[in-house]
Amino acid sequence: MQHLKRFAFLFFAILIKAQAQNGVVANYDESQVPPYTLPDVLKTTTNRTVRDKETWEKVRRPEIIKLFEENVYGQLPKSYERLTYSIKNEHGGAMAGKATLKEVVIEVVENNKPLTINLVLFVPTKQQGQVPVFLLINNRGKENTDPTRSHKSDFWPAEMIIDSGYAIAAFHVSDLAPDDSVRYVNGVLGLYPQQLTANDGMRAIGAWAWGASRVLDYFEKDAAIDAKKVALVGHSRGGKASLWAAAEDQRFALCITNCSGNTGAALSRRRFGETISRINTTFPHWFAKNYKKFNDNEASLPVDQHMLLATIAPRPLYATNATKDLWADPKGTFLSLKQAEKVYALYGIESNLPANPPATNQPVIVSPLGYHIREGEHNLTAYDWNNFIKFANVHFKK
Ligand code: GTR
Repeated sequence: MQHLKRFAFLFFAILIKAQAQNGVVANYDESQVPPYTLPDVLKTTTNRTVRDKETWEKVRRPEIIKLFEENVYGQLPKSYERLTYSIKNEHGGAMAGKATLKEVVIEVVENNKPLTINLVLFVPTKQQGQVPVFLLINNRGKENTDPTRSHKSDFWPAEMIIDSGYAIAAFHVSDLAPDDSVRYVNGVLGLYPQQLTANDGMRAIGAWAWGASRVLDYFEKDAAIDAKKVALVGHSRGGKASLWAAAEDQRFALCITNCSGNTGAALSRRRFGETISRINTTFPHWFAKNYKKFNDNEASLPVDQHMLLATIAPRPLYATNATKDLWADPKGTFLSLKQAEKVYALYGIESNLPANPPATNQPVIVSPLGYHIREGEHNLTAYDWNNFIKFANVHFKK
């Protein structure tokens, strides 16, 4: 018995040491957050203070996008040879007649290479005219977006969205870049191979964001959809991609980032929960090679995530956290949103976020920058979606 105890002790001691070496031991202690200075979102690289939306749009915003491309997410290819689509399956009597199901196969060609994005789309039948749509970047199992609806999931509660008068759509990240450090090249990156050799070339998160924009290209061709009212939703790694897509593609009318944490909505310089070095080590296939220069070196990064949120202005942006998901740094997410307020203010848009993070399950909906922290685990739930619908109702004036 004594023997066994000693063995167990040794085993755990070695395990903890190995984890510490890997940087896994994360800081969850607010008093251990290092002192930091955020780059000023309203100060240009030539030290000019931005005081109006014109200077923001012409000078500072493009500067910030460029900095994120070069240092964090990589370049996002802007052109392709052609985009075509076909409807694989259309069913007018889906969800007991409440919706029309369309399974759309979107094909994008570049460098003579085709790429297929499979889109699942339900459009409410009772709505007149073009309808706004929620588009989910699905980073979990495909069963979550089951077109047959024999499998239902709160990760993508399609019935609930249809009942609220919105169309609901999803594509799976694996169509763009498999979420794997070896296989991620088998997708969009096959169409843009030069991205793979460049230090500022995109990786998986960029590929997923690129995919969201191609779906938006399709929406512009679908007469049932109001392509000027597309709410892009992503959870966690998908929430990092939803932010990046909305930053790069201003056609997205509204952005939702759920529990997106590090290199999503949370401030990197706080080093609370997941850090840049941690994320680059566990997920070497997510961000540009250049991003690895900032492992344990956040202070030298010319951006922080509040600047990414700011690029989405003046469009409505909603972020979330969960009480048991400290890895995603709820406080750092809220502070990041607060920093973005300055840019919304340039548009004369006043944020209604309180000075300090709201209490658990007290969503801030009537505000261009919305937020809630939900009771529970790292996840995307019906509670979250219910608030996304309310947020969209306010901003799409439904
Ligand atoms: C974690 C990762 C997070 C987040 C999360 C998820 O392992 O560290 O950055 O992306 O996965 O996607 O659920």
